[in-house]
Amino acid sequence: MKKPLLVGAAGCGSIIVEFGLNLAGIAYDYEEVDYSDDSPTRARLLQVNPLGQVPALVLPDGKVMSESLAILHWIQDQKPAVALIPPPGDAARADFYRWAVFLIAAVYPTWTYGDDGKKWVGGDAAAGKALRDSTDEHRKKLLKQMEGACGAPHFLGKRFSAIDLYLAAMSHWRPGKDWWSSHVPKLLAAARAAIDRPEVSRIIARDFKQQA
Ligand SMILES: N[C@@H](CCC(=O)N[C@@H](CS)C(=O)NCC(=O)O)C(=O)O
Repeated sequence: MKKPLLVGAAGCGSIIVEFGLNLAGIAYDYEEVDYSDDSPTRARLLQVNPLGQVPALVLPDGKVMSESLAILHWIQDQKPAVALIPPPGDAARADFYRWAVFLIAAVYPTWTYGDDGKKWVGGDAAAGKALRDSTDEHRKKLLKQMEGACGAPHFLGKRFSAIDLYLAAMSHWRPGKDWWSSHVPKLLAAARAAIDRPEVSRIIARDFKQQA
């Protein structure tokens, strides 16, 4: 069978999808792109995802999926045993939906818009830096809110889920491990429990110098 093709960028949100694919045992091809406006691979990325974002997954039938959480649902559907998402009837399902969507709708955009702030404010470097600084601060509040809802050893308590995969990736992004360790230690512990899985740790080791 034809393999899905993951269009991604090292260390970016595409690694969350790679964690899921690896845990599910789904073989995939990988194409590295640079999503910067002036990159030589930008045109190719836009061809796959007109929003110019990674991850994007080209399914075996040619259909394209973007949005990491949607892709994780697709993975769950292919291989239900992967248990990324609590099934209907599971007591953890409501919490899963609440916090997975919180991650995607509230937390993730603080990087999306802050990473290259000037891109969103008309090229003004000072305004771009202000956007980055304010989204960096906002993210800290959001993560602290999640800390209050975090169980152990996984975010949902006894049950591992895709939320832990987001935490595993995001704990490597701004503001970094030292801040997570002092301000959101429960989230960091849940991230580390996910990183303990070899299917996750090998991607982390590939893309980040500081592993856990
Ligand atoms: N909601 C998207 C967010 C994806 C996202 O923001 N990706 C970043 C890289 S980690 C990106 O492509 N940024 C470039 C841009 O938004 O122009 C998802 O969950 O997949």
